[in-house]
Amino acid sequence: MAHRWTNDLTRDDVTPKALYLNRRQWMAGAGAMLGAGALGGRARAQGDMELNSFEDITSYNNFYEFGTGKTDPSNYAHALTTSPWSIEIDGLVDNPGTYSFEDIVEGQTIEERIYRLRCVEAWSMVIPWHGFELADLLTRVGVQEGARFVAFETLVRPEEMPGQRRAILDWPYREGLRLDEAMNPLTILATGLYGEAMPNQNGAPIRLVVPWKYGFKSIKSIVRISLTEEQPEATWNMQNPREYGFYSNVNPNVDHPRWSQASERRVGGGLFSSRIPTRMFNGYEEEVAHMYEGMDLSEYF
Ligand SMILES: Nc1nc2c(c(=O)[nH]1)N[C@H]1C(S)=C(S)[C@@H](COP(=O)(O)O)O[C@H]1N2
Ligand SMILES: [Mo]
Repeated sequence: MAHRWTNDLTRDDVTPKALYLNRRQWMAGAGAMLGAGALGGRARAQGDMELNSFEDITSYNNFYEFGTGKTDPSNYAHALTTSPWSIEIDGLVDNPGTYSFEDIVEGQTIEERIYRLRCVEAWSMVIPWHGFELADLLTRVGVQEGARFVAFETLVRPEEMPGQRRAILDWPYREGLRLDEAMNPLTILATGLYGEAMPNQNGAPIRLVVPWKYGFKSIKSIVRISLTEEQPEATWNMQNPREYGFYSNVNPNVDHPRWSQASERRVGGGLFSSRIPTRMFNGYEEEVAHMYEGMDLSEYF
């Protein structure tokens, strides 16, 4: 998080993975993050911030538009056309409209964010995203008074997304955040990872990353962002409101009705997957707990 790429990177102009690793090693030399093992792709950092490999991150995915299996996205998402791409921004904004991907990233400082990702299914990874703060985009389009939530939608294109030919979920995949959550500096729109343009299976060309919430809030391949007064519909919450709350903040003290959320399996290296305790707000308590002061987190789960 300390490292800023102060240029206007686009997805056609990203650091190759090899260079990225050199940069990581350089940081290790500077005593910043890494120790031995960076070349193996799983760079050892302090405790639970050991990076998952590019292979882990791009071959074990949830992206139901391509099917419900963990390898369906890596098997089928290559067929997704991600250029041209545009995002409709509407609702309570000063400058509504259809923005091309290039418009959206233009002038943004693309920075690296190494975040834990905790799936509600109780597995997790550590991923070096790059992207920019959602707040920067919202400020640019002008949030109007009265806006209290931000709604997001994923592309619907069954010709390229085989999972959408079945009613696995009520398409389009939808998600939402409270405005203060959307404006929190931890919330990013990610355009890549490991110094490469976002792999299709991870939500190309642009997806949300909200690291203190269960992974399903981090909606992929976004085509619409709406500022609303009312709490928007959210796919998993609609599917099963008893199991998936609108907030879905990572919380080891509030179990899923069908399994414990007290610990998680850190994906990586098959046999070497290990179980670790889950942390309140996925370890981002200091940055986000203030937004939920006075709320009963077992009621607003
Ligand atoms: N559009 C869309 N976004 C989605 C999903 C999905 O099925 N469709 N799955 C979610 C879930 S459950 C998780 S855990 C994360 C996984 O992100 P990753 O595959 O990049 O690790 O994406 C989230 N975003
Ligand atoms: Mo998930």
